[in-house]
Parts: sequence; structure tokens; C-alpha cells
Amino acid sequence: MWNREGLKEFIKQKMADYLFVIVSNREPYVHTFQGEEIKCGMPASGVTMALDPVMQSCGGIWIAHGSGDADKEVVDAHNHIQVPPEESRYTLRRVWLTKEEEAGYYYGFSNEALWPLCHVVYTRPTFKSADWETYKKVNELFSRTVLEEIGDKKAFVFIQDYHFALLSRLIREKNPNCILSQFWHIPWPNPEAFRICPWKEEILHGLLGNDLLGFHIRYHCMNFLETVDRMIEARTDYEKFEIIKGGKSTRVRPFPISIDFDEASSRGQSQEVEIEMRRLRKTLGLGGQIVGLGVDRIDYTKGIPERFRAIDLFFEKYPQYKGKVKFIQAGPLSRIHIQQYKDLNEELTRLMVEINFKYERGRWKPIQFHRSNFGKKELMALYRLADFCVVSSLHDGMNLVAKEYVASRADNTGVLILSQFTGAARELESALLVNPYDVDGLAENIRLAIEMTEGEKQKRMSKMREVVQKNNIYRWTGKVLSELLRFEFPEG
Ligand code: GDG
Repeated sequence: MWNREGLKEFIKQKMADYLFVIVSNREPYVHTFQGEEIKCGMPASGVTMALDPVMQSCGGIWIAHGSGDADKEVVDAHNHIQVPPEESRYTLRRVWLTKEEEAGYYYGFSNEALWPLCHVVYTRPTFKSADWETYKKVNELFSRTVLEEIGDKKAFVFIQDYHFALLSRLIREKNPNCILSQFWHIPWPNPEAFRICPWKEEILHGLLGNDLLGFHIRYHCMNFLETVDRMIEARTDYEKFEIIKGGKSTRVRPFPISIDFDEASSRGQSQEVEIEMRRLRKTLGLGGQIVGLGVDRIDYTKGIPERFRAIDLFFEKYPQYKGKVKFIQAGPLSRIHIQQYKDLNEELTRLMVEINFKYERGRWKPIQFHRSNFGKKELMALYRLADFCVVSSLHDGMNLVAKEYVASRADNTGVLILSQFTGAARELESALLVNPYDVDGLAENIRLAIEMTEGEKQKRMSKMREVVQKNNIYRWTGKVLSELLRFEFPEG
């Protein structure tokens, strides 16, 4: 079984003389002012949640945008800080962006153009040439930072996500000896969807600067190969899942990302989480209730309105559950400067108020919506408290919440309702798989989850736990590195 120690050993044996560099937009640790005090927190982001344990085990440098208002206060003269704060296992290098850069590169091109372009959820992408120019400029800024950190060392640079489509090419031009790999954490759409992007050729050319390009599932790899095949001059090898352009090859492979299962599973059983559960049960008024849970960044891809409508329909069809079932939605706000996210927030408030008004009895309300960013301990306690968890994404590269919920259920209780449009649905076949566009079906699955026998729950949950325990984040990293350096993958 792959675990933290196994990965550490693997890296020591095979990559000892390489500097391990991760680049992402979001930083794994953010420093913010709370009054006069500086607090360090972890953002609600799938990418950083997945990769922080890997970096903690390998060591190295993580380069990311310094976004916290107290970030500058705590770095050294090289913009470095050792993290996690209590243990110093790796170096975080912060990159500073101006407000204009953040607006054009992050809110603009990354999240108003690429995010809706890659998720098939019928939200139209907005392409602005000024945003694209800023996106290019910020990719250049990050490439200079990477090159500065590497110097003349042998390095393996692992780039994360759609914020950096041009980065590998820019690094390679200046340092051809670097080993470069990129993981695209969101879906890659089919060529018909992608071809509307005015800068498609540059994006594809940029991504082919990598030695290895990873997606969560094979289907996204196929979409990428077909997109390249139709849109630029390159040789696409469908047998080897490889693209050759200008004599340089890029391998394209599926690597379904995961979590640190053992850590999550044992933390779920810890005493501090038990205490937190008692506290939450009291403060949230959950005593004697059947508890449903949703945990998502508030994003239009996550199908939260569909989930609320299904809850509405559930109580309409099964009024016997009024006063007995409570749904907790935990959802930190995300990308709030973008209009679609503001609209979504308003829609969710409106829906919640309407549904609660329709069914409330005395102090009981069907939906509780918490928009704050929960700490890891609280989040784990919520997973443990939930009799069922609903992941109803309209389209999602993987979805780690589904895997975290499974990891938290060491006693094999609980039911996962999972959208078939997530990458996770390919692995978690024992979940109740749903189509979130079918609100009736979703409501029916909420009833099924509530009425499922204990035996059936145990059977389904233990199967899912086996899958996530085996395909954990250390195995994922081991697979990426083995593929990249062409080692035979030790199954573990
Ligand atoms: C992208 C892809 C892919 C949520 N609320 C809080 C909180 N979270 C954490 C969860 C989870 C993470 O945020 C969300 O991860 P997801 O995978 O569900 O979603 P995205 O952020 O959209 O991630 C996705 C992922 O990248 C990895 O490749 O799975 O498909 O879209 O870990 O626990 N964390 C804290 N407080 C919260 O309130 N601390």
C-alpha cells in the first residue's frame, strides 16, 4: 500500500538529486490579519488539499500567488516561508501580483474564460484580449520565478492547472534540461467546445511544452488528443497516448487524483473530532435529526441549486420527514468578483429562504447554509455527523469531497450520493450515482439514502473505502513520477 513513508522512500531512491518544485495559483497556506493578530489558514481548494501532503512528504519548493493580506509580513527577503507553520517541511515561495494582474489573469482569463470553457455546464465563457494579455504576462512572471528558484540544479517542475497553460513552454525555452509535468485538475472538453477559444493554438502549443500532461480520467485525455489533432500541426499517436510536435514528445495520461486516506480516516476517529462533533450537534441543533451534508466551494459547476430543489421536492413528496431531516450546506465563498458567482449566491439565498419558509416548523428548518470557511477539524466533524452526503456537480474533474466523506466513515456507515458527471464516479461505483439535472431522480435518491438498510450501507461504504485507501494521493504521485521518469510502477 502506498503511503507517506513509501513515497518518501521512492523519491529518495529515484529522485534524490532532483529539486522538487510545485507551481500553482493558490497557495497551500495563507496568512491573514485578524485584528492585530496574524492567522495562518488553508484555503478551500481541491488542488492544495491534495498536494500539501505530497509536499510534506517530499520536501522542495512550492511557488504560488501570495494572496493573504498578511502574507508579506511573514516571508523572508527571498519571499520564502517554511510550512506547515508548526513543522517546516517544505518552502513556500510567494509571488506577488498587482490588483490588475489578479483581475486579468485569475478572475478574467482563468475563471471567466477557461473555467466555463472546460466545464460543460452551459455557462458561456467570456474572452477578453486584455485578460489574455495579462494571463500571458503572469505566466511569464511565474516562469521567471521558477527559473530563479531552480538556478542550475536538476529539477522536476510539477505545474498545476489551467492558470498556467503557457508556463511549461516558457520554462523549457530558457532551461531545456528541466523535467516538466502538468496536471489539469478540471475536465478537458471535446474539440467542438474548445474550438471557440480565440487563443486555442497558443494554449495547446504552451501545454505541449510538458514532458507529461495529466488529466483525471481517460476521457479527458482522449478529448485533449482529439483537440490537438484537429487544431494544430502535430503528430497525435492514439496508441501511445502521445503527441509529437517539433520533435518533442508529450505523453498524455490519466491519473485520478485522491486524498491522504489514512490521515483523514484516523483524524476522523480522533478525540478532538469527537469533541467537535458534540459541539456542532449542539450549536447546529442536530440532536435526533437525520443529517444530510453538502460541502463545496460556492461554484456554479457544483450543482448546489439543483441539490436545494431536490430537497424541496423530497419534502413535498415525503412530508413524513418534515422535522426529522436537516440538510447542512457548508460552502465557502469563491471568486466573488465574477458576476455569475454573485448571481449564484443570490439564487442560493433565495432558494434557501423559500424552501425553509415552505416547510419550517417551530425552530426546525430543512436547510442550514454556512458560507464560512470551516477549519479541517470542523469539516471532519461535519462529515462524521452526516448520515448522507450529496455531491451533485454538473461537471467536475474529480471531486475530493466525495473521497473525504468516504475516508471519514471508518465504521462503514453513511451514504454517498454522487453525480455521475464527476471523475470520482468512475471509481466510487458503490455510491448512489445520480444525474443532477434530473431533480426528481435526485430527490428519490435522498429518500433511498435515508431508507437504506444498515447492511446495504456497510456493504457500499466498505467497497468505496477499499478503493480510496488503495488509490490514495501517495500512489497518485508515485504513478505520475514513475511515468515521468519511466520507472516501472511499484504497485505497492
Ligand atoms: C478542483 C477540481 C478536483 C471545502 N470547503 C471547505 C474546505 N473545502 C475543501 C474540501 C476539498 C476541497 O475544498 C474542494 O475540492 P474539490 O475536489 O471538491 O473541488 P475544487 O476546489 O473545484 O477542485 C476538482 C480538484 O481540483 C483536485 O484535482 O477534484 O474536480 O474542480 O478538499 O474539503 N476546506 C476547508 N474549509 C472549508 O470550508 N478547510
